[in-house]
Amino acid sequence: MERSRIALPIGITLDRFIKSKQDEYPNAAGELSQLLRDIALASKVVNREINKAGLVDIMGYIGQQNEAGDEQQKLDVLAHIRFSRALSKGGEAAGIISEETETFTDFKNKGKYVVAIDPLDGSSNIDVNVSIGTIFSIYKRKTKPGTKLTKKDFLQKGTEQVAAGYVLYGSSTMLVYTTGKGVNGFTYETTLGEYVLSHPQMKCPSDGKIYSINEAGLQQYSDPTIERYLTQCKKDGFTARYIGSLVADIHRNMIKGGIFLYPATSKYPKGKLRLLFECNALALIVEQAGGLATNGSKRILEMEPTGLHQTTPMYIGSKQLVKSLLGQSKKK
Ligand code: P6P
Repeated sequence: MERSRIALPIGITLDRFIKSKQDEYPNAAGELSQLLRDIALASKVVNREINKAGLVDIMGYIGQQNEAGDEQQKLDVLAHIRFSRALSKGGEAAGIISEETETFTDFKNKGKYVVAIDPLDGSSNIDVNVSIGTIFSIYKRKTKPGTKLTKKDFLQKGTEQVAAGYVLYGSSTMLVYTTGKGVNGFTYETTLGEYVLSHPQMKCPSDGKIYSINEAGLQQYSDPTIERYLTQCKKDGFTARYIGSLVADIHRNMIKGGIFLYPATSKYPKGKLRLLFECNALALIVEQAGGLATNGSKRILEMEPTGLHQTTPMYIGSKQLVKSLLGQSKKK
């Protein structure tokens, strides 16, 4: 075998990448870098537990619901414990708010940041071996480090995020994040236990031919624009792809182009997706990659949160597709 094949570099690891980017912020003391590393570490532990699902007793429901009324899976709770423990031990996050808990957890340290996290989104897919994900947002706390956290530390607009990302536990495990200067994707190399840069400077294609929506709820949608838009997509030869796992649907559109729609429905009159735990992070990532994310009337990132578990309709993906949807809504 020629020498070049056996000496192929493994590529830049996440740790080295984070360090190299930190050098771009001369007065950065490394807290955010360490926070990102803590999240990456927790995701490796969760990844290991997900990969055991089916072999050990970590599948199925635990017989209780989270704040949003979703039946909690054992892995939901496990993932929440893993991320909150890693962040608490890491010391850079002053506290977290998680989809799995009613209110925020104050780690009572001197951390400058707070984290909003959906530890395991799409967990109803675990038992059928479909990709699931973690979604996280990082904000600077509003109150003085060392004092008690308050709700206002978490009720921040998406534009206030200092970093956001998702982990996709799929055919391979990927961590995709942004600190506001573009989006980079890392693939988990299990034999090394390292995330390696595999998708530098990700760009969401500006156009596409994929729409992603749960059409079963069509007649429930309170906005007739949606039906008009989908009719036009079908006329234009679009294909439908809906995994029912938000991170997987968004990631596909980031790679192939497309639009994901979760409108308000009769079952979820304010939308189903959570602003703080899901929408803000994904909206920042998609916008940083050149796409758009709206609630139908304003940018997701501009929405003023009023409640920790607030939900919102969301239309997100390729710029041209989101713009044509918004154009439809003007044809009322
Ligand atoms: P529906 C999973 O429960 C989730 O929060 C997202 O991952 C996913 O996009 C959505 O709900 C699916 O909702 O109503 O289509 O089953």
